[in-house]
Amino acid sequence: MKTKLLVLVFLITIGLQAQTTHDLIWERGFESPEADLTIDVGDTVRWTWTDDLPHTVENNTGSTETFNSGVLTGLGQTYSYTFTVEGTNPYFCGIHGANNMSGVITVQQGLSVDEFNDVSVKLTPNPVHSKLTIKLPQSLTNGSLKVIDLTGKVVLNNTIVNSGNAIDINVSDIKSGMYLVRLEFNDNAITKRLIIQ
Ligand SMILES: [Cu+2]
Repeated sequence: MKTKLLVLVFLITIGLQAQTTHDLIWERGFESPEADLTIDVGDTVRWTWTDDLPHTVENNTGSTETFNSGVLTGLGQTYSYTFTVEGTNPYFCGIHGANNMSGVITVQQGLSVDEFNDVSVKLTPNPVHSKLTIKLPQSLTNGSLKVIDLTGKVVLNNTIVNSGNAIDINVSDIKSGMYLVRLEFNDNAITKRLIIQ
């Protein structure tokens, strides 16, 4: 029972980390392309006021989503908004105008953690004794593969340069038990449960 609870807490923690917060500064004269971002559905953008003037962050005409910070004044003020719909979101400062302060947040449908967990990524065999094959829906670049025990300790940590459609790892040196396999690449993270025998 205690172990199950620990696993649950651990999985929830990992799930929350999969969403990314992107930071932008927000001051008079801050415009495209510096003010533009491309993010995944579910990501948050956080604007931080870097001058002492009053500004708003608000969606402009044609934006997919509707958001408005209201007027905030002062260095260090922040406004965060989580984008939940695929689309294009031009935004500006309602006080200084789109000619002085504006950008575009493009929201794309990333590969969601759930899709990966449930369908696309397969660990075979599972349970595994020595050679584990991780089948992937696409080649991953610039990532990492970690095997983590239930106390959170990383027992194996490999860099992924170019995975191809599968990654083979040798787990024969890892002692028997339940583990989490975590793939991290770009802004995505995938976690799957693995039993080593
Ligand atoms: Cu402004």
